[in-house]
Amino acid sequence: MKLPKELLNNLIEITSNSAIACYPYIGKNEKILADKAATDSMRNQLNKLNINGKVVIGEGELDEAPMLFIGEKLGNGNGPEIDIAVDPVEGTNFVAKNLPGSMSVLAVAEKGNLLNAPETYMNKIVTGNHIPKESIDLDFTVEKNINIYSEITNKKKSEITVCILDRPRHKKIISELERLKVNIKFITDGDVSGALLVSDKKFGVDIFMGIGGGPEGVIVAAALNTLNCNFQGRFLFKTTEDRNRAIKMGIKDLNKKYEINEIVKGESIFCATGITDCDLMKGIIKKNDKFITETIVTHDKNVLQIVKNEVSIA
Ligand code: VTB
Repeated sequence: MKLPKELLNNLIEITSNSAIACYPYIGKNEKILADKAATDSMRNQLNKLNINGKVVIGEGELDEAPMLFIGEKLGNGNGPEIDIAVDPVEGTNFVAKNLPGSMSVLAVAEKGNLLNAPETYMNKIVTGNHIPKESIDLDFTVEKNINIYSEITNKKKSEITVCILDRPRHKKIISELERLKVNIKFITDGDVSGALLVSDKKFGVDIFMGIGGGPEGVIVAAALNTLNCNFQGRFLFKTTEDRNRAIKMGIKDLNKKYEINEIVKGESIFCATGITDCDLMKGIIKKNDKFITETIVTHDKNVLQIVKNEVSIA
């Protein structure tokens, strides 16, 4: 089975509209309301599609947001079975505080082709498609990975940039990077976007590393797989409850290092519409009676496309 042809345009429209649904909440310091508006919009629109969809990656538990929950059935039931990963607002803080970096994100694949991942953290390492597979590794030390990267690319360490979430849990990695004189691009939230920055030299990021959300890891893997980039991830569990939930979801080896092709298989579609301005695309612009949105899309072409949409204000 191939994904239905019309799905690509449908999904671009859906993330455009869910981003727009958040627009009234930009800078209103109401992250739950912003998330709810986008989530409701996404759910309503997905339910109109001719698909038999199931949410395999939902959002909510980590930040207690109004979730599109894992296992939720979506679509009108008249169509192919599709796995859906949603992140209606990636970077709710950015929307709440009117800061750059928020986007509305969706990824889909045929049933069984997207990892059913628990709501927990994931340690990740991501590089672009100019790096041969199996050279950089999640289990190597920071220094070893930087040395390998430097050798492959002929870049001095001081010319390498690593993107990482600015969190106390990354203290050790950060001091290692500092010692090695590597440049660091800190992000305060939004590691879907951070990971995508390795996909093109123009974004100026060589490696993305560190611990972020597991669901965000799976969702971005869909885009990175289409772009032939390298991604490895390992879930991290804090509590017994977390571990039990993962086991219930079918994860047998809780310590497994996932390769990208174990997270996403076959054809997938990834769409992310900017809410506020992002590194990768512009945020929503309101112009006269229209909203103008920019959506980054990956599908079958190995390129990160930017699609502009104009939506009349109802
Ligand atoms: C990341 C990032 C999100 O949470 O997943 C991160 O992509 C997880 O880490 O945008 P923290 O719990 O330490 O925030 C966000 O920053 C917010 O959901």
